[in-house]
Amino acid sequence: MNFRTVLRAAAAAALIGAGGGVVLAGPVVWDAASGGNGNSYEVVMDDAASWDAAHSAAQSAGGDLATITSQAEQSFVESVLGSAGASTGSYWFGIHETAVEGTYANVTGEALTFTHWNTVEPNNAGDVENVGAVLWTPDGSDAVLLARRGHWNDEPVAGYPTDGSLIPSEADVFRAGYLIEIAADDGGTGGGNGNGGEPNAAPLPAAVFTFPAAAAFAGIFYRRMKRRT
Ligand SMILES: [Ca+2]
Ligand SMILES: [Ca+2]
Repeated sequence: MNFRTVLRAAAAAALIGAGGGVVLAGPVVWDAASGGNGNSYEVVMDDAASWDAAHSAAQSAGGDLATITSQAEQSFVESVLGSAGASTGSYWFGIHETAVEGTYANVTGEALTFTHWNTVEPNNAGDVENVGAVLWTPDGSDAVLLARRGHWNDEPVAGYPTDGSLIPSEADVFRAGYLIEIAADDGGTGGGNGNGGEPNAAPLPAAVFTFPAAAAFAGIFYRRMKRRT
């Protein structure tokens, strides 16, 4: 990244506002001519933002955390991460757990008919995982990370502590940033729901956003086997 690029990124980050992260790539339009939805996608580097903070920042940017609703969109998101040179880590995107342990929903209300979970995920490791992240690495030489690249992991809203005290695991589980999707009909000016111009879905019940309460409830009644991530 040269100095001019850094300046551009810094200026773009200023537009993001609340998030405090640096826009690494974006907006990248998923062109309708190539089968896309016309929406714009951004990669924001921020290794400190919780899923909630990233969600707020994405909405402040005029969109929402990206929803990945098809294999084609999954592939596009991966191409954006790859083109951006996104560093190894987890990137928040637009799914969160509902009041039902292990059942996830898109933030936009779009049906969750496509998923791309990594093996054994979502596993609610440590009984504290309630939101989704895309595992990523630019390192094609690490076979373990490469096999997981692009797949989804359920993670704690605050991310994993980097000292490994909660989940000692691969480098791609730690927070690196988040993915924004801005609907084509919003023009990046705000208020979008990121669903590609479809009517706004009815708001989800407030209960689905009460992660700590949901996690506590789930922890009492439903303890899963603890697995690696
Ligand atoms: Ca989407
Ligand atoms: Ca997990």
